[in-house]
Amino acid sequence: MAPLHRELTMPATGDNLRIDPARLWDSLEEMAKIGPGVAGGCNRQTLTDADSEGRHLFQRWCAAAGMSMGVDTMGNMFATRPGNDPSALPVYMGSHLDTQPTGGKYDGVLGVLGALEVVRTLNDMGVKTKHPIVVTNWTNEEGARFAPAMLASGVFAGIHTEDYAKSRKDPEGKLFGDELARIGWVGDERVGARKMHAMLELHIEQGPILEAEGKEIGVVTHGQGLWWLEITLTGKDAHTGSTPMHLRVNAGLGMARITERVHQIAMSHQPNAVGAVGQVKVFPNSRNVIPGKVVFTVDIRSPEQAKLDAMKAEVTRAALAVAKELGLGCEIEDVGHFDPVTFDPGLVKIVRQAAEKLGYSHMDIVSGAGHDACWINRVAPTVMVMCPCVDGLSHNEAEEISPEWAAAGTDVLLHAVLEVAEVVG
Ligand code: HGY
Ligand code: MN
Ligand code: MN
Repeated sequence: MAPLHRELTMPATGDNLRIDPARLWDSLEEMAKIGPGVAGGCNRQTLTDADSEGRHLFQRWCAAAGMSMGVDTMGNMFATRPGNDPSALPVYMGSHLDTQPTGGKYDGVLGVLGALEVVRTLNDMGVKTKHPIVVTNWTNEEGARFAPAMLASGVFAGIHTEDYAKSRKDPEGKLFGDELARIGWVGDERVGARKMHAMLELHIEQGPILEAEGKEIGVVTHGQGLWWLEITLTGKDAHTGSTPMHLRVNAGLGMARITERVHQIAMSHQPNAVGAVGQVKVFPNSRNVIPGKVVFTVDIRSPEQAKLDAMKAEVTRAALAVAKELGLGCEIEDVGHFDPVTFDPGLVKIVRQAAEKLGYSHMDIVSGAGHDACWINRVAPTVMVMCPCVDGLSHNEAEEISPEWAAAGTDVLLHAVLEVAEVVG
């Protein structure tokens, strides 16, 4: 059921302009039915059939809003609302429709469907802009199935080659390029050929600050940098019962000690540093075999370059020391990285002014999570708008936001885009 277009209920004057909260919420709930999780959230992982179904729904909604769709060879989707000056570079808005395996209904999706709601509102009110406006769905933001995160926006920004991206394998050994072709979303546009006047991304905070501070809007000035290290420890499979302790070469023990060290290193750099091990693969993963091999991913982040660099060096040293102590082989691969991000100060000011004009409480904030905007910031003036989420919980099926928070964030996105795209009538 496509969301109903509302009757014109308000004059199309600037400050009074608001999105349609019910229509936005309907769209979020409709999209959430695709790739449902098992506990009320979503499992719409990138390049799955559910991802494709969600893309088709998004495409239908964009067509209904009078937009034309372009798709590039990484499957990035670009729905365009024409502007009065076709020579003017478009203003892009968007985020991602793919989710974690145990994801929420709003991570990424609010940014895509909030941008669509902005266009629907402009259509309802007959507002015209100088610059074209483009709503974007970036492929594989999450990096859960195919590491690293923000993969397709990274190719768009020239961080990764397309060959590297398409060679990435999921846990079953399937190739990104094969899976993108299988679901039928390889477009014909060259990745990165599009030039942008600006890019704005609306996203839930995925942390507890805005809710704790009682703020409706986060004006995102920076994004913290991250490293993803994949560590492979090699020991020796052996019987857990009959092998004396001093003869064991236990990769599982090594992983446990390094996991603890990652936590200690992040704690030693407080505030503004985080670290954890999120993905662990144990081999042979049998309850009565000492693990001869463990592959695990370390995720360390900080908004401060010096801290990020220090943590990476300390984690690397700690891993090598633990491996040596236990007689384990140790390989460390950099599987994801970007340095701390400073968003465009002019756009940050526009977002802050939009929140003020609309009367929404707001504060400057640093994004704890990575986003496509972090890469696009390399190739175009970029900014993010955030709304709170309940208990700061995300990457969890219990992720929740309120319709009011969703509407506030989208109203700010609307007014920031109107400012940047220049209303002409
Ligand atoms: O990992 C991240 O920060 C993002 O949610 N992909
Ligand atoms: Mn996200
Ligand atoms: Mn996410």
